[in-house]
Amino acid sequence: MTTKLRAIHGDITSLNVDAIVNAANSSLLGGGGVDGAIHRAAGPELRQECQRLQGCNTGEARITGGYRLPAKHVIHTVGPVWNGGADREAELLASCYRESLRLAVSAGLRSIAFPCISTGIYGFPAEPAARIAVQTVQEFVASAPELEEVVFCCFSDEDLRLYQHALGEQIVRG
Ligand code: AR6
Repeated sequence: MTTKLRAIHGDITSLNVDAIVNAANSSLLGGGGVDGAIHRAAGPELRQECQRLQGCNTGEARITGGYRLPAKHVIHTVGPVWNGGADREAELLASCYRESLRLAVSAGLRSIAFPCISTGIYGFPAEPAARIAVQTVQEFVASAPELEEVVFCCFSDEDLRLYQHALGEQIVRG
């Protein structure tokens, strides 16, 4: 079976998928943006489990329960802070998507939703970030047919447009 990729506009904390991905920081102890929203919605038990993980490096990922979220799990990944582009930001962003998918497959999960990692507080430009996200996920799922669905959950209309464009381009090239 081929994996379905789709972009939607919405709040990732409301999605009923096997895992939502959190754009965390290296402490894994919460913050603003989507990280704050996920911790608020999941409840204090999420922070307690995160504390036991003792942090996460940029480009890596860790999995926890979803607690009060509709999603069964949260996969926490730490995106790169944008620093002009010559600091391996693109490579590290791709690694976030790959490592999150790798964890999902290892845990036997079938559906996963990503936010637009690094494009908020961390300042990664939205257009290249969308291209990297779509390309990295497409490359990964080509050899992971057990994943049924990957959702790109966009918080703005502009991000949704960028993802639809990136997904459309991939289909044409396909
Ligand atoms: N659902 C989906 N997307 C969201 C939501 C939501 N509820 N809320 C925000 N976004 P950001 P980063 C989008 O800043 O750039 C935190 O403090 C948002 O519009 O959350 O990776 C962490 O602790 C943007 O498109 O993450 C780190 O310190 C995207 O999520 C730092 O921010 C990512 O924006 C990580 O920064």
